[in-house]
Amino acid sequence: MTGSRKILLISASHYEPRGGVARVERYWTSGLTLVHLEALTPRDFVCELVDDFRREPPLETDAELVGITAMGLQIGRAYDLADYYRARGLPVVMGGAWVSLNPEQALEHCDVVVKGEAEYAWPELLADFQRGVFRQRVYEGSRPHDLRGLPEADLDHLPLWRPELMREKVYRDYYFQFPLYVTRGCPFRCEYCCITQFHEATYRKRPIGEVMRDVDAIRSRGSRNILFMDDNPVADRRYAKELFGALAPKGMRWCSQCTIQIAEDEELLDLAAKSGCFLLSIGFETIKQSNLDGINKPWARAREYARLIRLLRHRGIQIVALIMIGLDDDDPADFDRTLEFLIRHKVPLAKFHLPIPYPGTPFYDRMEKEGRILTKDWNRYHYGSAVIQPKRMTPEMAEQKFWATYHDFFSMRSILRRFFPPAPRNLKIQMHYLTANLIFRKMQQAGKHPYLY
Ligand code: B12
Ligand code: SF4
Repeated sequence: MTGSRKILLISASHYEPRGGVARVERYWTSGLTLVHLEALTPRDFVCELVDDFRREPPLETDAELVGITAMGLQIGRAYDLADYYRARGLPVVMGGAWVSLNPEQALEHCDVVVKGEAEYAWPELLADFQRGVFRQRVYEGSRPHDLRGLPEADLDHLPLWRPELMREKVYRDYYFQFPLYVTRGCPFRCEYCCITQFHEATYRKRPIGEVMRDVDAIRSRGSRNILFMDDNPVADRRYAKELFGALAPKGMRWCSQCTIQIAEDEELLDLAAKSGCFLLSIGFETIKQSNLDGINKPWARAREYARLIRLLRHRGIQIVALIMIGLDDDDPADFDRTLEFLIRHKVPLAKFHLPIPYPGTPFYDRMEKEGRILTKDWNRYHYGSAVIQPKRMTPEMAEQKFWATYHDFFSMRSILRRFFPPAPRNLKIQMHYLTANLIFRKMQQAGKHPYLY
């Protein structure tokens, strides 16, 4: 039996550049945060889960506690929601990467912050709530969880999954990717990234048997599609090989964010392809080694990128290249060189980013020290906006070149050069991403910023 005290758990959306809350009718995945928090909640409570990206959180509620999660650009909206519920006398708890790195800032808007992961801190906070008093303003687990025996999240409650659309072949077979994670943390320390601090420099892996249980839960919902929510699932190659080996007989298709390390080990790459990997979002960041060194990513070797992209392409794995332009060693011509590189090497999708210093990261601290932060309006912390003073161009030039690069990446000439002739394997998936390019091209022509999604 579940309890009757209600907790409203919200994942914040973000504001559109012209105001208004960004909302979608359908979305290609759903974060695990809310269902995972629900699974960690003692049965004395019942949770209502709302993704603000999909629908407006209830302004009138019988909940006794509100929990809000937010990332990056969503933080402005999250703070507004927190202010709203607090003004109505409801206690508000916030968690997630941004507030964990900036608890003092968050406490201006909420009553309590969960710093870091919730596995130990959330039940402790709720026990205090039951007793009628929060003993702390910042709850932090005594140690990182070893990721064994985590409670099973109820995938039917995923806020952005629409089971009624599973009847549509495209939604079921291609569009919706079920979330799953296998590791937490990353052994690297890229200057701009929050992951190392958030996970206190740990890298932890879930037992493979428990991961397979979750894979079966996805399969039982009629899907073969997985999106790994990991930041770097291949940091421990032995574990990754074992995982891909266990996954292969399941007949799933998966995509993930990943480091380029996956292509540095051909056995690993073959196993990934055999286990159903069809798309990887890879943080190449820049094609200049001096820039990689400058953001503390010297282990990535720019001169190897072309060869490693070829290895991925040869196995029919689609790439989403995550690219930062306007780093300290970039001048305006580097935007064009980067674009040419992506076209020449037939990269199916790229997401361009002007550098964003997330508060709490070493990059933010350096920019602050160098007096280069131009605004602390968090609603401008999206990737098409120059929020730091670049070294070798003006902020206006950086923005102009950003939009020009984005425009040119989706020009017909670029799309044709990137998709033809096609790679030897996975023709169907390639055609799917060709269509995705045409959709992005349309969005871009309509003046939309697709990367907010
Ligand atoms: C899924 C995901 C998305 C999805 C979210 C879809 C949705 N609305 O459901 C999409 C693709 C939309 C997305 C987009 C973006 N994302 Co995102 N995303 C993730 C990802 C991969 C997984 C999140 C997840 O489910 N994790 C699993 C759960 C279980 O872990 P968790 O969220 O950390 O939650 C745990 C704790 O943090 C804590 N917790 C978290 N929130 C709360 C709240 C309360 C009340 C409590 C008590 C505890 C708590 O409890 C949980 C259990 O321990 C993370 C990376 C990661 N590994 O987490 C990045 C991440 C959160 N995203 C990030 C960013 C930057 C973005 C973008 C801004 C990037 C962009 N291109 O613009 C956009 C913003 C989109 C927007 N609309 O504004 C950053 C956040 C950085 C920061 N400092 O805030 C992360 C950490 C990635 C990274 N490596 O930098 N993202
Ligand atoms: S490799 Fe990725 S997850 Fe790891 S520190 Fe660098 S950016 Fe963060």
